[in-house]
Amino acid sequence: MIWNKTNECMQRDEMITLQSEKLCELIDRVYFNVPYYREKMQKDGLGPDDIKNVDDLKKLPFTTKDDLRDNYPFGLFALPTSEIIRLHASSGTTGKSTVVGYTRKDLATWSEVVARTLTCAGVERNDFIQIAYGYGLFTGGLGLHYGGEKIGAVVIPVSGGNTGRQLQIMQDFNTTVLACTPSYALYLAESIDEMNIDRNKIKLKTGVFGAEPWTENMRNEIEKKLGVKAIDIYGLSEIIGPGVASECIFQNGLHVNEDHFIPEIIDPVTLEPLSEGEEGELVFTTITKEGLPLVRYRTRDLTSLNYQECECGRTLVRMKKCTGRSDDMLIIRGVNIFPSTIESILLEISETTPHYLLIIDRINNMDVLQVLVEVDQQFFLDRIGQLESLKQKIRNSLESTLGIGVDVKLVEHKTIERSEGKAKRVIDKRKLT
Ligand code: DLL
Repeated sequence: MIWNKTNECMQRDEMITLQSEKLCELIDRVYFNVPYYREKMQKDGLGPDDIKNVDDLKKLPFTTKDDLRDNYPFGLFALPTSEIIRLHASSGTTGKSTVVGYTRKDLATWSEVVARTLTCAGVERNDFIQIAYGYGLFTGGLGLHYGGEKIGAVVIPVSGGNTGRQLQIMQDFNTTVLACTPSYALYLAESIDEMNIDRNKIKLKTGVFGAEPWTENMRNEIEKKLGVKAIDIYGLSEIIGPGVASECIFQNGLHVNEDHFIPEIIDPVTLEPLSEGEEGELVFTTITKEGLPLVRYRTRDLTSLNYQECECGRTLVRMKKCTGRSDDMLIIRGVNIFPSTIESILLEISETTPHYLLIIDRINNMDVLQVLVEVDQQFFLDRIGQLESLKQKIRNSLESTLGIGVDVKLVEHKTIERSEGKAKRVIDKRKLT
């Protein structure tokens, strides 16, 4: 069990003191070691002496994924590569990948914060953790791996994919904790049914799911189908990987490891800081990282913060389950639409499965949204008339919430490609033309 009660249950004023001290050290380091930061600060007329506490954070310029790309691959590292002992990279959907480097101390910090994440989720040393996140440049596999070892659990490094083998191992080794993306968790659940595996042979009790947005409805579905408590874990490669924030067993917001990563919420348009409870874009400053420290990094993820103490005793600020990104937002005929809204509506309709695909196209200068939804296997055997009325029901629900016309297409079970990692739910053909 890794529960650093001193830091995770600190009074707010103590946390602010700790963050302020580490922030000043960070700004010194980046100002003198990273030309990019020095130039940016000088341009704004700022020097290290202008930053004395967390309140001064707002004076500092933001860092974005483009800044990382422009300085590809190692330009923002704060130490020479002789001090770096691991690289990871995130592929991203467009352009060059972003590369992140860790020193030995960074890897120790990473193991510690992932171990906290697992402890927070109720995972203990006698658990068997099956890691079905991909290993490799993606941070999911190795991140969970070192955190699991740190708490002394039995780590099973299966990596992603190979569903038959995953399920065999799950039964043979009595896996109690499953770590993978929520979409892959659903796929595994479906496969258990399809392969007629005896449910009593599955001993799972907890799932640590993240790396992509998922809704409360999807959580319910996974909990029901896999018989687990589904815990949401959040992170991004640029900040460290998994281990940035995690739900505890009360599943009411994700505790941010803010003694390492200071979160802020800003308005994504005006870039002004927002107050507690207000929804906006999440921004992080990494105050303990050595290899690639980041100042006010814009995640593009949308959420809000809650500073109330949690039932579990942790005082670490909680971020709301994050169901969308500011750059995920689709603008269809001028209307802002988040895929998560569509997912929630679809999951409330019992005849459908949680597999869907949104296809947006521009036909005769007009945006068209088509929603492909899989119909539950049993339902598909029924009459055409019923399918027509189901289609109508889905269309009505979507149109009344979204306020635009939607073309719904019902498709057969297993028509929509399953994902072993992060799910791809949107095809925007407008960008391709
Ligand atoms: O996905 C790190 C990770 C691995 C987190 C395993 C959790 C578990 P990246 O590939 O850099 O890193 O992708 C980061 O994924 O900015 C979010 O948009 C999204 N994301 C990650 N976790 C969640 C979550 C890993 N729990 C990007 N809910 C982030 C919603 C998430 N979105």
